[in-house]
Amino acid sequence: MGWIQTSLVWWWLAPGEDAQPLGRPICRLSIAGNSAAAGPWWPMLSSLRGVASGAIVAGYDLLLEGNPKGLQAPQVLRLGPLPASRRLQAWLEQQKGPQVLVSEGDPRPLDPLKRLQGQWSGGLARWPGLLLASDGSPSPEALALRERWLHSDKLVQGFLTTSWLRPDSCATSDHRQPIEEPWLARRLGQLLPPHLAVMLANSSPVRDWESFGDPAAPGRTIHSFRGASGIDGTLSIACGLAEVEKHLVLVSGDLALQHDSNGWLWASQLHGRLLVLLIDNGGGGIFEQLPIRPKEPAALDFERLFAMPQAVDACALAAAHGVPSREVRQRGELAEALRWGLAQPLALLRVVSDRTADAARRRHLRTMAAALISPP
Ligand SMILES: Cc1ncc(C[n+]2csc(CCOP(=O)(O)OP(=O)(O)O)c2C)c(N)n1
Ligand SMILES: [Mg+2]
Repeated sequence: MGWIQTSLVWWWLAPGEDAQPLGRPICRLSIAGNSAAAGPWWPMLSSLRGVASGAIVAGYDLLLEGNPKGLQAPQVLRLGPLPASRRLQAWLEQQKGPQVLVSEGDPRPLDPLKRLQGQWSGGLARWPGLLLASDGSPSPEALALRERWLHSDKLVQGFLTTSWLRPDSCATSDHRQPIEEPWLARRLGQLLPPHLAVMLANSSPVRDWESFGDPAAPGRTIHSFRGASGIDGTLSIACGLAEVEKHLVLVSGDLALQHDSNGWLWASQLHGRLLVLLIDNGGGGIFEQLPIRPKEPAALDFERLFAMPQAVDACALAAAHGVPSREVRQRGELAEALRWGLAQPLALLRVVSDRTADAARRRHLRTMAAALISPP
C-alpha cells in the first residue's frame, strides 16, 4: 500500500474494461515523481518481508497503536485485500482523502470498510494512472510525510531488534527464557530457510507475523486464509498447500489445529512435506487480546466460554496419524528443533507458551512503540 501526494499532475481513472464502477470517473489522485529516476518516494505500508526497499514501513500495526498525529495521509492507494491489522483498518476508516484499490485480476469487491472511491482489478502495471508519464517532483509535504513514517518505523524496528528481542543473543539467560509468541513470530522468519513457504493460521499467528515479523528476514511466500469462519480447515488447507509448494511450514494455534486434526489423514496421499509448528498456549490466546476478560472472575467464566483450553495431547494425536513430534519450551531449543522438523516428510513441533503472559508482552511492546513515536 502506498499513497501519493502532490498537485502537479492530476487525472482520473478512466473507465476501462475492468474498472468498477463502469461509466464514470471513480476518483482523482494527484501523482508526481513517478519516473524511475525519482524512485519510490511515497511510503509503502506492507507486511512483505525480505524486500530490499528503503520505502517500506513494516511496523505499521505498531505505529498506529496510539493513532499518532502526523501520519495522516491525504490520499491512499491500496493494493490488494486488506491485511489483518485492526489498527490499520481503523486508521483507513479515519482518513479523509480519496482511497483507490488496485487488485491483480481479482474482481471481487475487496473493501469491507466501504471506504473506496473505486477499485481497479486490472493490475498495477495496467492501472491507467501509472501508465501516464510525469516529470513532476514530489511536494515538500509529501516528502515530509514519507520521512515521518519511515523515521517512526526505524525507531520501532530498532527497539524490537536491540532492546527486547535480541534475535542473535546466545546468552544462556536468553536461551533458557520461555517462548513468547511475538518473539516466535520474529525469530521464525529469521530462522526458516529463504523461500520456504509458510502458512499462518488464525488468529494470533497471522497477526503476530504482521506486527512483529522482522522486515530484514528472508523473503518467502506466505499463505493465510479466512476459511468459512476463521479456524476451520486449517490443517487440510496446509496439506493442499504443501502439495503445491512441495514443502511448507504451518504455524497454527492449538484450537485451530485440533479443529481440523483430521487433516493429517491426507498424509497417506501427500507428496509435499509439511512441518506443523503448533503454538500450544492452552486455548484461544486471541481472546486474551480483547478487552473481555472480566475483573471479577465470577462475572463470566472466561476460561470456559472464550479460552476453552483442551485436554488433548497434540503429540499423541499426531502420533495416531503416524506423524512424529518434538516439544519446544525454551528459546534456545527452537533452531535445532526446526532443523529436525524440516528434515522430516511430516512432523509436528509443539511450541509451548503462556497465552496470558504473551498477551501482556504484546501490550507492553505496543505501549513502548507508541511512546517511542509519540513521546508524552
Ligand atoms: C470454525 C470457527 N469456530 C470458532 C471460531 C472463533 N475463534 C476465532 S479464533 C479462536 C481461537 C483460536 O485458538 P487457537 O487456534 O489456539 O489460536 P490462538 O487464539 O491461541 O492464537 C476461535 C475459537 C472461528 N473463527 N472459526
Ligand atoms: Mg491457542
